[in-house]
Amino acid sequence: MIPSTPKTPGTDRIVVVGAALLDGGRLLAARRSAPADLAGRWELPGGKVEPGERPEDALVRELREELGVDAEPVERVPGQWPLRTPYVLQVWTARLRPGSPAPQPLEDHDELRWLTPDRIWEVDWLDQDVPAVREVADAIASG
Ligand code: 9L3
Ligand code: MG
Repeated sequence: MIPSTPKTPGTDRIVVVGAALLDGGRLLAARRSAPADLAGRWELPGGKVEPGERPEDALVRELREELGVDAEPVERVPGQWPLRTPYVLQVWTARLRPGSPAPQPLEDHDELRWLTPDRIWEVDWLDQDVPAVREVADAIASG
C-alpha cells in the first residue's frame, strides 16, 4: 500500500471572491435571498472559485450569473477574511464595462442598492463582509 501523505490542516482553502462593484463613486450592495441564515443580509456579490479557475475570472463569471452584468476586475483589496471552513473571502474592486446592462437581482439576491459613501453603513452587511467593506469605504474616501 502507498502510505498516505499527511494532510496539513488549513491548506485546502477554497476562495470565495466578492466584488466591490463601483460606479461613479458608489458601491453596489446586494441583499441575499438564500440560504435562510444569510437571507436579508447584504453582501459584496460573488461566489466560489471553481477548480482551476482564476479568481478574477470567477469574479467576472459570478457577476454575469448573479447580476447579468459585463464587469471587469480593477484591483485586489488587500487582505482575506475567513468564512465557514474551508472558505476564505477575497475581494476585488470592479467596474462595469462600457455597454454593460445595469445590474439586476437574477439569482441569490432580492434587492440591489448603489450606496454613496455616506450611506455605506446604512445596510446590514454580512458580518464576514464588514472588514472588506471598511477597506473599500476607506479607499473611496481617500480618492
Ligand atoms: N459569502 C460571504 N460574503 C460574500 C460572498 C460572495 C459569499 N461577499 C459566503 C456565503 C456563502 C459562501 O461564501 O456561505 C459561498 O458564497 P455563494 O456561492 O453562496 O455566493
Ligand atoms: Mg454568490
